[in-house]
Amino acid sequence: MRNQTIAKIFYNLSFYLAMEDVPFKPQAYEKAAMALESFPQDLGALYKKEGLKGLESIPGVGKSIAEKIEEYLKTGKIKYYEDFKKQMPLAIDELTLVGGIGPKMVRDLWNNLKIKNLKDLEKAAKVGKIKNLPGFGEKTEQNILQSIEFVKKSKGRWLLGEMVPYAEEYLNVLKNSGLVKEAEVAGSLRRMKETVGDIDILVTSKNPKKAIEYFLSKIKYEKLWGKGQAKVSVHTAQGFDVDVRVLPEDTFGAGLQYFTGSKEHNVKLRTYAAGKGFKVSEYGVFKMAPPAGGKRIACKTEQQVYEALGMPYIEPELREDQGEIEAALSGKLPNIIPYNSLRGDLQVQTNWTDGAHSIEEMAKEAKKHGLQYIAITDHTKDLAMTGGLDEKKLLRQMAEIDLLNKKISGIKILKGAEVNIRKDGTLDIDDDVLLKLDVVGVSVHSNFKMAKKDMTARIIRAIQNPNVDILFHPTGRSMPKRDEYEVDIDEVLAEAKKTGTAVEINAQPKRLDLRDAYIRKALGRGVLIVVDSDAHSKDQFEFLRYGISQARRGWAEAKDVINTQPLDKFLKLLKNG
Ligand code: DGT
Ligand code: CA
Ligand code: CA
Ligand code: ZN
Repeated sequence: MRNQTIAKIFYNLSFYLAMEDVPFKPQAYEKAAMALESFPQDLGALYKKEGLKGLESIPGVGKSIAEKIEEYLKTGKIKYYEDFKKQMPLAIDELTLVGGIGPKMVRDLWNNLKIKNLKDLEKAAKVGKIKNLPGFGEKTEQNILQSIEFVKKSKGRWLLGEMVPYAEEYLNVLKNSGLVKEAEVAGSLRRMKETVGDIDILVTSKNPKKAIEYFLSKIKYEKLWGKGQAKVSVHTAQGFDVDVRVLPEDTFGAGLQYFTGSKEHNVKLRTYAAGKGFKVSEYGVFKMAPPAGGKRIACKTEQQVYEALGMPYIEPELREDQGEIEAALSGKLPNIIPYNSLRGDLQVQTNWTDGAHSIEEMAKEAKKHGLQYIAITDHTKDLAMTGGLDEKKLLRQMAEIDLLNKKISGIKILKGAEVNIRKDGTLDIDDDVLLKLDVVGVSVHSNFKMAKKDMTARIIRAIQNPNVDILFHPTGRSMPKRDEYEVDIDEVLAEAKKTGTAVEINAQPKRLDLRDAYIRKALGRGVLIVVDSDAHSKDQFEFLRYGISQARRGWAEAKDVINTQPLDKFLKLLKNG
């Protein structure tokens, strides 16, 4: 995880340099940071083996950046960065959480009001000091306050997609220790909630003390919150907490059920059980009525726990007290969509716009993930900062896709676009070109702050276009910076049903949009659903599982998600199919 720490420094350096209006360098540092962040090998190990040359071989890392990495590996610091921090001790991480705030604004806030962090910013905004700064104004001040509220709400919570890799790393440490038998994540992470408060891990071991010591010796942590006979709780340098509990082997199922939660699900389950003469605890299900008088009847596996209470197994993603216990009791639990069941991905960006890789690279990678078709959906012209495609470029891209389809086998590349919905609900690409595409997705990428009624009308107008197949990321959120825009989701879903437009579950950890509750609404109305990665680079096909996890939390079955279907069937299900 040292790579992440180093990457962070370069992100921050990029920010400081952008504050000072230095040309080119900010982009160079940002690019390097991105490369370091996803670099598969430990930088320290690379440096040890291959020295400065090895570091320079990383794409985007030149001599000067390589030397800074070397300095960090040797001294734990980079002087160039320390000097910036001394001059401007800013909590960049915090400030950049606030929507719409970039380096230039942070510079003005610092120069004029000595604003260092979120607290300073909130204080200044509340007393109206910000609106008077040149270039800010009343509306900006209001937006800042609104955004701070949203940031505060999500504080202390972490994106599912950020935490799953860490959880898997810790699980592996424990599994490879030779000291534990079972090892599972629990809590909100096992339920695949869109954000999680911490990482909960459960294991069984013949030697709990030794297992805990081993875990502590193998992982990096900053603070030890507490350590007991069978439990340890740590705080990591990244700022999140990890709880590991060692449970007795013979009651692991009951413990797993208890610590998976949710609390609401467990309360409902216990109340139901009590009515039937059972007691449920982290140690098992007990039959209370005489003559049993407290005899334990289940504890080994979760299946047995639910079975003992007269219901089928309930998947963790459903355990939110949203009717799942009632459904289980009446045999109406959905058969939720399995992981790895997608055959296609309908939102993929390439280096034609803001993606990192070529069409061919993305297609080949998608194939490795078991996909049979992908739609290339680069941005379109109104999104100028991504180099959005105009009609002419789209036609050129279509021709290239035709060539690639002849060249590559085992995966079909569909022609698509992520077309911008303009403020008035019209699209930024002409219909005669849209007509030529296989898959047209539309999305809102501008004017997020419209009145609810206007935003609803805007989106409805867009999906009424007969060429539009899919509404991408339907509520526009980007956690933790940007909340959903104001929109009447029921009206949008009703129109999606009426027009045969599919709605997307976007698998990017920041989006996961539609969210779980809305997915259920969509299903209730019979709206078609797709799960897309919205991949902007090869490694992001990994995200698909987070999209599926939300589909599961929204009670979707495989049949509800149309890109589980083979290509020909999928195409027929689209609006113009
Ligand atoms: P989080 O961490 O805020 O995302 O949410 P959870 O659900 O992971 O909650 P956490 O980490 O506090 O506890 C993990 C699970 O353990 C929780 O889902 C249910 C169970 N649990 C923990 N403490 C209690 C409690 O006081 N009462 C009940 N009924 N269950 C608890
Ligand atoms: Ca938790
Ligand atoms: Ca916990
Ligand atoms: Zn988009």
